[in-house]
Amino acid sequence: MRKLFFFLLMCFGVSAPGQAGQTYKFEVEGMTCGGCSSNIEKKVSELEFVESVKADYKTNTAIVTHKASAAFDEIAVAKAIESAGYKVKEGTKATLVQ
Ligand SMILES: [Cu+2]
Repeated sequence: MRKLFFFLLMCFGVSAPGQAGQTYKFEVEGMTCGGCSSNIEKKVSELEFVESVKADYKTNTAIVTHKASAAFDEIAVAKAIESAGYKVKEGTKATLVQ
């Protein structure tokens, strides 16, 4: 029973602050160079719940890991990407990487 409790805690990301939560991949449109990737990384990393972000213009993706202490907000990430001047590919959702 105790084991199950801790397993559930881990699943829902309710653990010590500073730890990484789950990682999601976004399909992004409009990046053409490393500067574009940096623009997205800067904007997305400003979000309170984001632990780390890696954008790649070659694969047109942004990989976002949230903090274990906070919930992941897909819409907030999409808005941050838009505010940087790019766009999450129409009709796609963030996919869980790990
Ligand atoms: Cu660029």
